[in-house]
Amino acid sequence: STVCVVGLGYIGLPTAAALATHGIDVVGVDVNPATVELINAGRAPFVEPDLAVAVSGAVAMGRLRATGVPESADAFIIAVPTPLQEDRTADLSYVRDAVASVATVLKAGDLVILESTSPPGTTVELSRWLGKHRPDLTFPHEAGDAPDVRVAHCPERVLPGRTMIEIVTNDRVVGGVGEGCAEHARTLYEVFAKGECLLTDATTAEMAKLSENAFRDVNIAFANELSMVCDHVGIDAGDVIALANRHPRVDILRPGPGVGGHCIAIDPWFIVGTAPRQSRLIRLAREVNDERPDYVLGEVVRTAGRFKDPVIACLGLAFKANIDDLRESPALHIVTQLAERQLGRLLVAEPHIRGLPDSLAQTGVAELVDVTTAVRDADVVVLLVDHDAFRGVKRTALRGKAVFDTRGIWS
Ligand code: SAJ
Repeated sequence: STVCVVGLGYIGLPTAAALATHGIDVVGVDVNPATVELINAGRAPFVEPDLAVAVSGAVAMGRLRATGVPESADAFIIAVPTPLQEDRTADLSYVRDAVASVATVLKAGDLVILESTSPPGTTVELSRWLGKHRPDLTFPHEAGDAPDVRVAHCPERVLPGRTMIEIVTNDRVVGGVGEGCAEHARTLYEVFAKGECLLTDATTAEMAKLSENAFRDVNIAFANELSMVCDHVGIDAGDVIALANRHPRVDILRPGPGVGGHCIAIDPWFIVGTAPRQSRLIRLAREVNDERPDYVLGEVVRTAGRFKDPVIACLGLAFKANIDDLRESPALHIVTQLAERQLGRLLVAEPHIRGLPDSLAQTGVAELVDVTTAVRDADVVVLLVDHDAFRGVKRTALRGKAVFDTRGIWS
């Protein structure tokens, strides 16, 4: 059988490679010609452990090929972005475009799966869109248990940095739009997924995915709020949390400089957008986490003010530990704001990148240095990311300096 994967990004490409590695003929589709060209040359357009070798192997075996428009296949997996718009609703235009292009090559017996994280109801809506494009075929929103084309939602749940492992080992939630659709989708995932496939309806699957990330967001907000309360009282939040977590039913997450990445800071808004009056806690957690970088910034600026010509060292720019991903990073936001204030020399240590991003380089005050130099020359040390590379910093090297350990790795 053949599968057409639409959108060759962080989810689509690993999924395409996993299917191809397991003997399925895969056509990958992407609107970006550079992505198509790179993949056809056997290369991955972004860094993810074990992805490059999977792509080059699949392309060399002739199982994976990339192109600009969908081709006829037995199953279609849509894995395009669903970004947050200014008004905090989901931008479904990429899904709509993908649906329009898939619709042109659909035939009776095909399966269409939406993997993109979406607000509840989107996959049922997708079935309706397909019906509008192809009045000659029947779809599950209208045809009950015997549609010509089956439609399902199977949200991705992999952790960036562990995608190739988790895509195989995670349990999958598979939600069908009508009778039989989830079962049909399960047979496709069983080709490579070793985790369990949990069958449900599409809207429940959409909500389950959003709930996972909202759960994490609310819990991180709780930790961040505790941290501010402890600052106010003048005690160490890390100590408080470590002690509280010795209770058998308490497991508080770690405070940090804010929540970054492209999932946890976005998905809860899809819930709020769907049921604003019912989701006060989820919204408030989002606001607490969004305000967190500016709180940290304020504390650092206040402390730096006590020094004449302060040298500030910031450790880490990535959105979380041990990756090079700077997108939506609270650390990058804090460092950029510090640089723009021109308080003095700003030393930045980020072992996972080779040069400062333009936004920082343009300020003219930030220098990328190694961690030892940064700590040695600084009056104020601000740890922003819990990279393993920062754990070994000698406590003696921090002596006499103002230290902000926003991740609590040194206490
Ligand atoms: N963070 C804290 N304190 C913590 C834990 C995390 O401040 O105790 C921060 C991190 O530093 C980072 C942010 O939260 O800035 C998010 O990091 P993360 O590791 O929690 O999650 P992501 O965004 O890399 O991936 C999440 C995962 N979801 C869950 O763990 C419920 C992943 O499984 C999803 O597939 C992914 O979102 C997604 O694509 O939705």
